[in-house]
Order: sequence, then structure tokens, then C-alpha cells
Amino acid sequence: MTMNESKKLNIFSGIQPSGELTIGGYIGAIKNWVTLQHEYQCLFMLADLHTLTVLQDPEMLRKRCYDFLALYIACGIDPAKNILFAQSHVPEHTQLSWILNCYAHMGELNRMTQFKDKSKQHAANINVGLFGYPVLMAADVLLYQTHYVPVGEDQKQHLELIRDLALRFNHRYGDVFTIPEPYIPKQGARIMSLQDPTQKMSKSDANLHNFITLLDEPDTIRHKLKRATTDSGHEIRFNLTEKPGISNLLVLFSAVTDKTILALETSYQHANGYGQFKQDVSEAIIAFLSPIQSRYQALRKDETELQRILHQGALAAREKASATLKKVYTLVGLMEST
Ligand code: ATP
Ligand code: LTN
Repeated sequence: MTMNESKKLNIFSGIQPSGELTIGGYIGAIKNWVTLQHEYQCLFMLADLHTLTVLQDPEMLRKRCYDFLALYIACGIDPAKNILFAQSHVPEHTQLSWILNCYAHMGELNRMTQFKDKSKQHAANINVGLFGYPVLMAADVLLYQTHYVPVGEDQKQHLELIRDLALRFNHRYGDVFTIPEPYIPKQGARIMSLQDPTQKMSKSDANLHNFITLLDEPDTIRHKLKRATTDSGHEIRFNLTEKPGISNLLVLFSAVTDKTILALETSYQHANGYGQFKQDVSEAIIAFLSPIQSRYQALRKDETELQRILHQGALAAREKASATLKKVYTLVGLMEST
């Protein structure tokens, strides 16, 4: 590590390798990862342990970890510059999670909206892992003395809890953890579902027409966009209360073209209806995803290389994580193992 690298601030984020990565996840999180990697020391994790809070098919889960890693790289995350690793390869995450469990309160976890939502979604399997999900997330972030956590808006509440836990721990034991801050995009922090623009676009949505995945075929994208809910009227204007559907498409359009919403509104001010606009949004998404998809296909073929990246990543992550865990063990009064 060069002198400059050691002085860089730390970035940490992760995504659960479940379902298929949506364009919402890309715009809310990965797009920022790609920009931040140049200025920060970044760790990007496959949150495979977190996926177990919902029943998974073991073979699918293993396969998806490689799919997601290849996608991170295809989106522009450089494995030579960043630490890319799987959560399950770094046992310090579950070790710190246990300790933090003993400082987290039932009441604060009970207030988490994701827990409430997922409990409704998976009423037959409200397991303890689902309840403790944010504590494992806290361990992920706090092990690496993280300054910023680039995520979408839905993770903001978890980040607040992580900050509270870190402050509580530091208050008792001294400055052990860096207090992390969420890094949420100003625009695109909450991409909405295509057919119900009052709900977040989510990869676990049972209705496949609600989301666009990074690997969707062009015709699938065209089809989904055609069926996307638009609003009454015919103007193409950003207004979240009156026109949630069109506003969501404008945010998507802007994110994949890097044109401002204002510029897009201006270019459609004489549009007659939504047809052409929706068609243009789908073509812009297709053009944006096409190079990502080609890179993905090439990277995904070489599983040995993906394994090598994860192996290197786990070694680098463990070096950092074990230093924090050691401090924590000593502070809470655990014996040194000889
Ligand atoms: P699930 O449906 O499995 O809960 P998800 O689609 O909500 O998944 P996650 O894997 O939980 O996606 O999120 C990955 C990252 O992308 C997180 O940082 C999250 O905040 C962000 N993200 C997910 N969906 C969106 C969205 N619709 N808009 C903006 N950011 C999003
Ligand atoms: N819960 C996150 C995934 C995640 C994460 C993290 C994000 C697990 N650990 C640590 C940021 C930092 C999600 O995207 N659903």
C-alpha cells in the first residue's frame, strides 16, 4: 500500500446476492461505488450471510455469488483497486456481530421498517436472523473503520442504527469505531417499481414486470417499459406527487444518459403523449446496459479468476477486520488466546 492509499478515507458497502441485481440497485448504490473507487479505499462485499435470512436454494446461492461479483466488475468496479470479497469468507463479521448483539436493544431492532416489511413478506419464516440483520450489517461496516457507506435510501435507517451502536460502544470503551455516514445519491436514491411507482423497485418483487435487471434482454426491457404505469395527462414533467410514474422514468432516463432532468423535460416539452418518451427511455437503458452485459458474459465464464479475486479480497479484508476485532475482544474483557 502506498503512503497515499493509507491516508485515504474508507468506503464500505455490500449487496445481498439474492434475486437479480436491478437497475435500482445500480443507480442507488453501484453507480456511486464506481465513482468513489478513485478517491477512497473501498471494500465491496457480497452479503451472502445476509441472504440466509430468507430461505435460499444452496446451489443457486453459490452460483449467484459469482454472478454478482462478475456484475460488480462489469459495472466498472476494478478488482485491482478495491477489496472485493464474500462476507462468509471473513469470520470476523459473525464474531463482531455476536458482540454487538449484546449491545443492541430489542426495541430499536423492532422499529426497523425492513424487518417489518420482510416479516410481512415472509410471514412463515420470521427468523432470528431477520431480526438481527442490521446488527450483522453493523459488524460489516464497523470492522473496517468505515467513513462512508454508499447505499440507496432504503438503507438509511439501518445506517442510523449502526451509528447509534457505534456511539454507544465508543461511549463505554473509548474510540474503537469510526462513526460511519451514509452516502446516498441526490437523485436516484429510490427508484420506484415500474407498475406501482409508490413502491420501491425491488429485486425480490414477485411481479417481474416491476423491475429491470442489469441482465434483461433488450426486448424484455422494451416490454416492461411499455407496460410501465404512467400518469394521467400527457406532459413529460417531473412532479413526484402528481406524476410519480413519469417522474420515475425521468430519473431512470437521466441516470443512464447523464442528462439532467431539466434538459430531458425541455426536449420533450412538445411531446404528444408518452409513447415516444417511453420508447426512448427503453432504448437509453438498453444502450447503457449493453456494454455491461457483454463484459459480464466474458467475466462470468472465468470462475477460476473470480475465485482468485475473492481469495485475495478475503485475505486483505481479514487483515483489517482482525485488527478491529482484536481491540474489541480485549476491551470487552475476553482473554487473549495463547
Ligand atoms: P431485496 O428485494 O432482496 O430486498 P433490493 O432490490 O431491495 O433487494 P438490495 O440488494 O437490498 O436490493 O439493495 C442493494 C443496494 O441497492 C442497496 O444499497 C440499496 O439501498 C440499493 N437499492 C436497492 N433498490 C433500490 C432502488 N429501487 N432505488 C435505489 N437504490 C436501491
Ligand atoms: N442490507 C444491505 C446489504 C448490506 C450492506 C452491508 C450494505 C449488507 N451489509 C453493509 C452496506 C453496508 C442491502 O443492500 N440490502
